[in-house]
Amino acid sequence: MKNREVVDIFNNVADMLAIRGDQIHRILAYRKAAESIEALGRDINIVYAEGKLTDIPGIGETLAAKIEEMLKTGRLEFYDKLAREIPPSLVEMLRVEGLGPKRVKQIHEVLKVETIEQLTAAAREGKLRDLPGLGAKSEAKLLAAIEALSRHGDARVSLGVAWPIARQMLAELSEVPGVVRAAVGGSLRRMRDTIGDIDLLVAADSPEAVMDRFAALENVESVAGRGPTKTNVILLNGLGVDLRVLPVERWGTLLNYFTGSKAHNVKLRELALKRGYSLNEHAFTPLAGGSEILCATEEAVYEQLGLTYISPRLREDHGEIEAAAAGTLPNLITTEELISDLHMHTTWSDGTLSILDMARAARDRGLKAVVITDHSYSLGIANGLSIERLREQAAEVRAVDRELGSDIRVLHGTEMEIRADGSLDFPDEVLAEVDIVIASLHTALGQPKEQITQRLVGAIRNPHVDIIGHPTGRLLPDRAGADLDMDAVLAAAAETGSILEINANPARLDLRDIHVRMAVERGVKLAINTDAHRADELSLSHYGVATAQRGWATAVDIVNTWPVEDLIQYVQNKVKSD
Ligand code: DGT
Ligand code: CA
Ligand code: CA
Ligand code: ZN
Repeated sequence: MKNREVVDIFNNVADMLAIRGDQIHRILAYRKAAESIEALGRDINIVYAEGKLTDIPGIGETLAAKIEEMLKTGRLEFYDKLAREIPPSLVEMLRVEGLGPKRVKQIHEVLKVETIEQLTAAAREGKLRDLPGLGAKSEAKLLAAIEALSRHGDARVSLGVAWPIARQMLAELSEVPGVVRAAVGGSLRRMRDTIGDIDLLVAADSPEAVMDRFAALENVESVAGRGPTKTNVILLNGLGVDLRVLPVERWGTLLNYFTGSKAHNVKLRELALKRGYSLNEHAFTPLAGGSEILCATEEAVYEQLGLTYISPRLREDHGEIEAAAAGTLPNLITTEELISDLHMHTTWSDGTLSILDMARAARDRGLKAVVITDHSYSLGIANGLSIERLREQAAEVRAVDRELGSDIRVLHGTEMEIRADGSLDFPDEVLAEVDIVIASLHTALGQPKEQITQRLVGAIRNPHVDIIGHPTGRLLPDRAGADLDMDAVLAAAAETGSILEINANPARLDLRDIHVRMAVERGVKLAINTDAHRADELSLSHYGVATAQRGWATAVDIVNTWPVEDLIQYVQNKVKSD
């Protein structure tokens, strides 16, 4: 068995357990294991042979035994047994937007529907509308979702999966003698939220040695194509990687061409043509004949076109070329400018570290302030806090704040549920005791647009609510979040001074790039938070920064760049001005 197959089985098991209605912890254990193996970058058979399965994050003795069984026998008895109870074809149905495990279970039990084809037929025959909780409207929605699914079958992975893999491959390619430069290109360099394939670019005089090493990397499953300057491979996890190698004096045009986007490139080529050149990855070539103009840097490429340098994050043909020509590109936010993280969890709810350990980890990363924001009680699966426990926690936060002295401010917050009916978990007088209040949607994300928009806007209008956490609740790569009327949300946030979060976890990146841009244009303030549940997740902020950059955000737009006293003042004024 290959990595990919083990990942698929674990993911299927997690989905089947979810459909069966098992404990969340058990389901998450399988998901986490699948995630770790997907990110492994080594042949799991070799790791097994070394006796090191339990070194993989999230793999304990039990899961290691299951992996061993799969690698040895090519099967997993537990899976086969589970499959007799929950047909694996039901898992496919979860990919339909708007279908959760409970609904799939209901449709299966009541209508004996087992496949997407049968589901389509049932919907067309109008059999779904009579199920409790469904109706003609949701039936039509499901049909549309099934069609959408069959249209874009091409799998993309989230940025957080592709990024570490690409970094590892780059590090190895950089070691090949003769390699002068190595970088990622494509959607990964532009830091799009999902990635179709990884593009790697190398500057070296002789491509052969680089491509040989590339094809022999440990996480390469097969070579899909090879030419004089390029090699395409498929990784163990199924992801494609394209490598291109040119001499260093062509590095600028190479990197520029394969960073894209395609739409950005098309515009650049038009500009080049107007100036009398054709442009490709090799060089500018005068249309009138004559020798090529080589660009060793991307700056030189843009200069040749009469443009200031354009950050890869902006290269989507969303007005960046016009802004570069006019000299009006924004001064994009950088990770170094963030001095606070306003959203994180501890063992008080579903985090893994104490308040003290979390705050120390943040301090060691150079942060000047953190807000401890554990879940509130209606999120039962995350062990959310009651009012009493919230107040007990406040005392511990104050103690930790004193203990760590002036190195870092530790503030008390909450990530409070916005319940399905729009009400909030804590009353105003309790919220008034808390330094920073995040309000988030985690449940009933499938509500109709108007209803869920009103639900969120209601929370935004509460003067004690400071930040809306991961506003849409989407999960990458392919779970869309709430169907929000973003204009209405942004209008309410602008009016009340509420802050919207850019959740930096690469499974979320929520707000997403285009909504960040809308927020920036309307003057809505944004917070880049990691939502860390472990110490190492504090390092995820750069994904949020990239998303902010893709939304043209600058330091003034991002409250995490503000001195903490200014931030506290800002949220206090919010209550007073009400
Ligand atoms: P992806 O892989 O779907 O996430 O998106 P990209 O942008 O990485 O697309 P990919 O991998 O097909 O190509 C990488 C870059 O190469 C792309 O951003 C621009 C450039 N490129 C690829 N094909 C063409 C093309 O036909 N024309 C132009 N002008 N550029 C291309
Ligand atoms: Ca790509
Ligand atoms: Ca590609
Ligand atoms: Zn959270």
